[in-house]
Amino acid sequence: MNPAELTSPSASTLDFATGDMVPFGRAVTRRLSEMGRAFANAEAVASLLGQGQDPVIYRSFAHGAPEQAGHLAHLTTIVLPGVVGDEYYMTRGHYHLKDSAEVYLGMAGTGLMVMQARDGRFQVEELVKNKTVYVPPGWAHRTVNTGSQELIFLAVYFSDAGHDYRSIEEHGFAARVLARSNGPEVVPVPEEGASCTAT
Ligand code: M6P
Ligand code: ZN
Repeated sequence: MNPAELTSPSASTLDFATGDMVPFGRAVTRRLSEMGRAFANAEAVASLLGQGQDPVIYRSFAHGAPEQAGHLAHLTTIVLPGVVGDEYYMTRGHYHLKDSAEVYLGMAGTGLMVMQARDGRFQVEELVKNKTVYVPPGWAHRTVNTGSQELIFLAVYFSDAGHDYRSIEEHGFAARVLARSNGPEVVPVPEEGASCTAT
């Protein structure tokens, strides 16, 4: 039986100002200690954790569609404002295990999406309220909050896409977004993303 045929339609209400989804199927709170090696400044990470600080980096509310072919996962994500060292709070970033696209809709706040292909090419797009960003199949994606308010967005992707965090842990991203006194600066890191391969 095709599970898509068995699931009843459903609806949720989104609060664009808070990112709340009502009802939601699954809520996640991602703290600094769960971010792997996402932040480049390991000393800053260790220092914060060593002081007993484990700040929330982002939260999300997922609709909870089955993780099966044919379904569309969709969730709101709220990236808090802040920095670790000179790097803005952001998502871990991932490729999809099964190459497939994703669509983002900015709901509130100011941010950048860093996207990269496995050959090291990267592209950065602004993510703000009412703006959509299309992530084509094969492109890793990370969302960075460059503002002083929460960055809130909706993401829609194939439920069976899967998250490949390992490639990012091993090779990093080809660009980082750093907080400078005059605003965000996108800094290419050629030696990181350039040699990424599929896992
Ligand atoms: C978006 C989607 C999710 C992802 C979340 C946080 O909402 O892309 O699939 O889990 O951002 O990103 P990450 O898991 O890379 O930290
Ligand atoms: Zn994704």
